[in-house]
Amino acid sequence: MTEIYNQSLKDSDSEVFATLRKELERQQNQIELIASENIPSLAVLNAQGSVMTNKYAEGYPGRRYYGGCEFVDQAEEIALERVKKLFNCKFANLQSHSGAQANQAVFLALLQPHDTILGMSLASGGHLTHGAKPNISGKWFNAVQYGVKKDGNDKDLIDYDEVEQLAKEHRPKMIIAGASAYPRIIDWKKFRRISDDVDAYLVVDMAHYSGLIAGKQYPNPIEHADVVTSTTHKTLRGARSAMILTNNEDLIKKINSAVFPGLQGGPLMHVMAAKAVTFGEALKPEFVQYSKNVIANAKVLSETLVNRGFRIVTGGTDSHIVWLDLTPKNLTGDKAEKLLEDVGIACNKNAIPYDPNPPKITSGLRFGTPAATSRGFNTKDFHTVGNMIADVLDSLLLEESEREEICTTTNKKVIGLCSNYPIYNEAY
Ligand code: DSN
Repeated sequence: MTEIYNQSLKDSDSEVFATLRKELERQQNQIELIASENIPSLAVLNAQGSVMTNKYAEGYPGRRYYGGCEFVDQAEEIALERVKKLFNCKFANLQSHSGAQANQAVFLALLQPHDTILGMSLASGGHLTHGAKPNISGKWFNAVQYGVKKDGNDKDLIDYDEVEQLAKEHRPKMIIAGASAYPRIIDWKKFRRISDDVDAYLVVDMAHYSGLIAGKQYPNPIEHADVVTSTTHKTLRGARSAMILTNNEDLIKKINSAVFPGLQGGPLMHVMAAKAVTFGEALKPEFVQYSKNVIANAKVLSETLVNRGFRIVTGGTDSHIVWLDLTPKNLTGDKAEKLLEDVGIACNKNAIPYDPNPPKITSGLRFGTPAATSRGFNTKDFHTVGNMIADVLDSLLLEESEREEICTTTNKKVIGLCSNYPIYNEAY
């Protein structure tokens, strides 16, 4: 029986092992431009795939409902200490399994069913869990949604006048700031003022921007928000998980009860260990340079695409996101995503503001630079990547044989570029 403890995955289950090998190969040979993805360190993978997965630890450090928690307590304490330093906050809960669950915990802590919430609409680049109709946030609460300006000098930018007017009209108990596709700096201070005017909680979901905030390249919302939530695996480049931060002691008590026992049972202590590693890495000076590089690469990608005749939603980027409008080229997001995937460039179709096409088709694409930046791509590489994207998308308007030739050549270039930046040499 003890044999199973000493057999590697390769020897014990070749079928599953083969899927891991193939996924590693895909990650090695594709340019990953999905804005919410990243390539964490081997140390993060080691911690996440560790013996701490064996441990039940319901409760919080020093107050568990199980024996044998001495070392998982230490891992959680290290993670808490590091995250508070990283984001300059007083209190944190690190037990939510995902960003969606972190947001649910905040709702459970601060709202009653049918309360009014005000969040950014999915159609304007917001997130599903901020009040979209198919999500629990849109079903259990009276969700009012704000968006971005349709035209004028501020086209595509958050319509703060609308946020204010909707807040005054609906008197929400909670205002949610944060987004999934919005590439610009969000004015947390303005959201704070609007929230104060109507006596609402301000919750910031910084999931997309948290790595840039940790690297001091994007404003930290903690001094303005009552509560901040985030995933830990996007720009932050860590374990696949989430966190909740606040400076308010009364709120953290409510949040802790909402996470456990309100929503969850045992926390994932292997993920906790991996989060401790994540925050440790993000506290290092190199992380500042990584964050700067992520943004510099996104700016080059955006400029290259503009020079090739594409329109970028909001006209550019202040972050890791480049949001492409395909309407001037008469293309749709679904076809563009598929063709780029065929040449080895992974991205996702994404609705643009006021999109005439349905969500499964869309008129846009969302690109992000964190994963490729983590493996070493620089601004010169992103200039090349921008031109490859433009070549492939423009080829959709050509004869099939010409398109095939361009796609074959581009795929070779993609594999060549990726081979300059290998990942996880020794991992498997
Ligand atoms: N669905 C994620 C994204 O891609 O932005 C956010 O949860």
